[in-house]
Amino acid sequence: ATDPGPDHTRWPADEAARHRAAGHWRGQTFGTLLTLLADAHRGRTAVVGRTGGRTQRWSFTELDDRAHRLAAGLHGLGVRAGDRVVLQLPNVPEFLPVVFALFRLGAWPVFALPAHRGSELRHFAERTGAVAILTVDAHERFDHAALAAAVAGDVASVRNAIVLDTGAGVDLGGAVGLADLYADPLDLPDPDPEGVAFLQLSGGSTGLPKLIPRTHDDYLYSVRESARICGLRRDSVYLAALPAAHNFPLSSPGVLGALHAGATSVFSPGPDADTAFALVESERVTITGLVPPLAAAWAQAAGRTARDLSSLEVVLVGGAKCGRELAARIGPALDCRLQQVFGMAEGLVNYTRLDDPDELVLTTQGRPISPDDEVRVVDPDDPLAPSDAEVAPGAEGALLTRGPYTIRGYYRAAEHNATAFTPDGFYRTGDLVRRGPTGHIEVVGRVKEQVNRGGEKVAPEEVEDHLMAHPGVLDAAVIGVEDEFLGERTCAYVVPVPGDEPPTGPVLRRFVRERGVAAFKVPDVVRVVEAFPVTGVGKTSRRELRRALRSGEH
Ligand code: J2J
Repeated sequence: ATDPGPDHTRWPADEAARHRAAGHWRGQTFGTLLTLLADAHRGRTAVVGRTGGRTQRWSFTELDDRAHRLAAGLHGLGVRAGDRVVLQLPNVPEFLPVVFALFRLGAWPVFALPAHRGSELRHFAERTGAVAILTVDAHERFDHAALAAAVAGDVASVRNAIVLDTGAGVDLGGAVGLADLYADPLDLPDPDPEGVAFLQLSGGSTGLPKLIPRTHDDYLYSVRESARICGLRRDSVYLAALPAAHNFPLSSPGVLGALHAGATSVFSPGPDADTAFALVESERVTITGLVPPLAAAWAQAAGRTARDLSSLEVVLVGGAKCGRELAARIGPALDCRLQQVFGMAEGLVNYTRLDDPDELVLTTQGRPISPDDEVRVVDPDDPLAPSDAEVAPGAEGALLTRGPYTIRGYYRAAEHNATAFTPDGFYRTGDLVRRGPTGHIEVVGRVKEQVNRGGEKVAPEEVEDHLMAHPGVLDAAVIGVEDEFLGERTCAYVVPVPGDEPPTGPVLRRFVRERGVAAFKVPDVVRVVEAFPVTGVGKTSRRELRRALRSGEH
């Protein structure tokens, strides 16, 4: 077995000192921030959302109080500083007090998405040695309580399944009810601001998603600046339309940016226009964030809605490339300002600025948050033996970045870290970009093995491994193919075991789904082929094979 690597690769001492001296890292934790916010904003509304059928509306004081009391309850269960807790909550208001309770304890939430299933949750729990899994009873007709119980049964480190009871009526088994955890507040020591606050998930390109350790200091900096760049004020209302655990609605500027500004966060149970428009109208939402296919759907629905959307001021679009044509439609259709955002859970986030000329807003994905974000655009030559030679200004190249809120290593992934970062600590984003004279970046493609399915990231290798677990499958390769709505969708090429009756596409799709994976990873199209194209002499690499299949698609 290889060395699992450290839990947290810190910044070199001299760089950390510079980030402190520049005022980027302020030595403040999320718990302390919430205390200050509660003092400053008290009875103003911090959170609005629905749990089951009930609408909840919590002030800053109430959010703070709930976070304190949940921290005490979790402490009573034995959750301690440095422990990992797999968190899988849909967009319910409880998301915020739970996350801040863990922040105050110094325990690390592992931000699973509602779409994740057994294979992903087991991986997160095993990889992190999580002590608990915290989820909802049921969501979109899926029994999360049963899944949590199964994962707790399978993974030895998981001592507790904690379930938010929304009244869905499923059996909670031996789970601890979240509502029963509220206890008298405890005096807890403040965690290290330069230590890990939580683990975010990478889109992944090789195998299962990697875990991303983010610190209080680095993440707070990106949240604070995002709130400013997106023009958040006390009277702003942010709608979390995408799943709040994702880095985009969490922090760009997201629910955390809204909190930071003393604004209100509204949790939308779903991202669809009908659900969201009702909330935009009733809560007078001023700002939200969408992936491009959703933005297109909203722009279309806005033309025929009876809802009053006039409160909307800014719509952020990111997660996948928003082409000029779609970009040009969004502002007029929703009568708001478009802000493009190109971010990544590993760190670097770029925004077009609210006072940028229209041309930049329509044709670029923005420029970095920080003057201290270092960006290099390098020769995308051989991804396995990169020269990292910088290209001419304005030319296309692979994006490398380093800075005050970009990680220096994935969690327990020494081997992967050796290639995911340059020797001097730049993160290889895997994105192909062009950078203009203003520093604005245009995303033109990617060098990483990943399919971006309308903002949802799929690692081909992960899906191939699931397909190859089928006894009738000899080999499989997954690539992205163009899709009118999603930008890309996944296509799996499958070579069946010779002689047998080959499995069909529908059988294989069901097989992958039933192995317990997020629905967005189930291949959209399956092509059963006799053999893969021969791609040169000798052993075919997966990368070469996928490249040959991609060129055959065009
Ligand atoms: C093209 N590709 C983009 C964009 C992300 C804000 C917004 C998005 C994310 C996110 C995020 C893109 N145009 N506008 O974390 O804080 C692709 C790139 C990138 C990868 C990161 C945030 N915006 N991408 O999407 O960690 O390939 O974060 O490297 O999920 O999404 O994915 P993820």
